[in-house]
Amino acid sequence: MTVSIKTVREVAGIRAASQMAAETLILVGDMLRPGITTEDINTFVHEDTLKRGGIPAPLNYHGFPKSVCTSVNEVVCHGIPGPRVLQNGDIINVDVTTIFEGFFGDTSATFFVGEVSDEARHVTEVCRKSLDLAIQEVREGAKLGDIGAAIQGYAQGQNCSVVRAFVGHGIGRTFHEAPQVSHVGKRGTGLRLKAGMVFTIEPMINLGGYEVEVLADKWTAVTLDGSLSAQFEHTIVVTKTGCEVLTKRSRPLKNSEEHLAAALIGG
Ligand code: EYF
Ligand code: CO
Repeated sequence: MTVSIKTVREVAGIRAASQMAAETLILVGDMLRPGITTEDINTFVHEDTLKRGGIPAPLNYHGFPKSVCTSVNEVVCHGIPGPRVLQNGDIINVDVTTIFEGFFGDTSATFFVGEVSDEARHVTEVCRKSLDLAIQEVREGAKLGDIGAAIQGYAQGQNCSVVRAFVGHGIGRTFHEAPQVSHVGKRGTGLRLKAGMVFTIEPMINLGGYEVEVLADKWTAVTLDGSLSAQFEHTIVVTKTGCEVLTKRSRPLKNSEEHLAAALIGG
C-alpha cells in the first residue's frame, strides 16, 4: 500500500480534528477521580465532541459500541466503557479520536486514578518517555524502523515490554490507512519517511511480557500475564526538519505523570 503525502490543506484539516481530540482529552483528565465509571467518561467524550462540532470516530467503527476506548490496568487497548467504577490506584488509558470536517485526529494518554503504585507509575512514565523518544526520531529521510527501535530500546532497558499485536497507523480522511507503524524495529530499516506523511505513534508498554489476548467480547485486549499496561498516542506530520505533533496539548494533563513532571520542572 502506498503512503499518501498530505497537502498543506489536508494537514490543516487533520490539525483541526487533532486539536479537538486533544482538548477533549485534557477535559477527561480534569474529571477523573475514584468513583466515576468508564461509562461516565464515554458520556463526557461523546457530548464534548458533539458540542465542538465533531463526531466521535470509534462509535460503530467496525461495530465498536462506544464513543471512546477506556483501558484499565491490564487492559492493553480497546476497552469498552461500561459500569466499571474506577478505584483509587487504577491506571486508565483514554483514547479519543475525533472526526471534524471529514478529517480524523487520534490521541490517547494513561491517567492515574488517585494514588497509584510505584509499578503503575513506572510503566506509565516509561510509555510516555518512549513516545517522546520516538517523536524525536521523526524527520524526512528517517526510517520507520528508527521509531520502533527507539521505543523498544528504551522500554526494554527499563524492564518493560512492547506490545507487537497493535501498531500506529496512517490517518487523514480515514481512521486507519498506510503505513503501519510498529513500536518495535531495527534502526535504518523500513519505509523512508517523507514530508507530508501523517501517522500515529501509540506504543503499548507492559510491565510483564508483550503477549496479549482478546476477551470474549471480541474487543478488549488484555496482557496475557495480567501485568499492567500503559499507552500514549499522538498524531504526527513529518516535515523536512522534524515533525509537528498535531495533537500537542495546550496544557499538561491533570491526574497524569505528565502533570507531575510539569509541576517538578515548574519548581
Ligand atoms: C477490526 C477496533 C477494530 N481501532 C483502533 C475498532 O487507533 C486506534 N486508537 O488509537 C483505534 C481505536 C479504535 C479502534 C476504536 C475502535 N476500534 C478495535 C479492535 C479490533 C478491531 O478490529
Ligand atoms: Co490510533
